[in-house]
Amino acid sequence: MENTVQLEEQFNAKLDKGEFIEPKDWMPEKYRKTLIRQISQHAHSEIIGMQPEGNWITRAPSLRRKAVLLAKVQDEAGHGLYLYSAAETMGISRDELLDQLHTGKAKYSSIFNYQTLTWADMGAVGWLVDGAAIINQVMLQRTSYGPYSRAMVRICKEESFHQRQGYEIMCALAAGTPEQKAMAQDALNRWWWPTLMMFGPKDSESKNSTDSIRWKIKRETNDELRQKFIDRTVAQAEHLGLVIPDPELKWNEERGHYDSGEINWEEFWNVVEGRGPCNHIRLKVRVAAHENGAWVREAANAYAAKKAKREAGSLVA
Ligand code: FAQ
Repeated sequence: MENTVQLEEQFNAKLDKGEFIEPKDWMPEKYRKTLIRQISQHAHSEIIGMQPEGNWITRAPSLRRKAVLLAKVQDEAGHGLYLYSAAETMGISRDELLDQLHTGKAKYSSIFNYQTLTWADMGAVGWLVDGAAIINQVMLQRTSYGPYSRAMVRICKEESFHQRQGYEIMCALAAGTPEQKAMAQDALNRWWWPTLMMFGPKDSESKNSTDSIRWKIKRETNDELRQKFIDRTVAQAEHLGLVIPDPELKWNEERGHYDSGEINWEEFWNVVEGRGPCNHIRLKVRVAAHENGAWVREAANAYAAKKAKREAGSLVA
């Protein structure tokens, strides 16, 4: 029988060869725990992320905008489901995962604890929040855990439609009346810094990065991805004729990247630790949705039990 040292060698050899780790493969307990944490946090972010945009479905300015936003919010639910399924392959149940979210034990992305105050926020969320999510998720398509990687491939395709629909809203507003352009600028002012926070703490403060990079869960660091996002987004803001609210933002010829101002890390940790503008209401709405949906789960379970009984009966006959 193989001992743990041999199993760990085989695991590392797979990673070195760039092969996926699959659910039935042996894996270090810490690798499993890290993935459950990250995939479930990601799943929770998708379903909590439905709330700030869901608030605008009834207030969208036209039927077309309403249909597009509705489709986007439904996609987020789908992403949550793929990700919960990927997390379940690591030996944790959906009930346990949701319980961790509802009791505040599990985190979800800080970005969804900010208010969506105007229609322009639907543009800014799509353009910036989905834009940042894609940068992170394109990397995660090459993550070392097979089910997570495959979920990401599908999610990225949908996410790029989300980003474009947001940018298109911003284009319409930026080319509209002075009031509409001001609304777009105001949304950019409010969403820019929280979006940069989505990439997580700076590398020197990121306690999980060393293991995650070693295990190829993450292929790029928080700061590298944040820089990539800034570099890509500046030209998009210029095209809109909008100003990114960072006076220190400046192209650095030597580095080949934009330099930027310091993030307010105190605000970031406050939001992560539950003291952001909407943390309380987001969890309250989620728990209520779960409780209101209890009858659906009971009906599905009763139906599954009845079907299993019928099938067992026909096998006996
Ligand atoms: N918010 O050591 P690190 C989307 C926590 S999807 C809250 O650097 P790691 C689609 C972190 O968990 C958006 N907490 O951690 C959409 C850790 O705490 P723990 C979600 C954060 O894991 C669009 C601690 O800080 N995407 O937007 C945040 O190596 C529109 C130390 O941090 C994902 O989840 C934060 N921003 O790197 C939906 C992508 N940052 O657990 C609707 C997958 C860090 O040790 C509408 N996740 N923390 O107690 C990842 O790539 C990583 O988990 C990072 C963090 C990069 C987020």
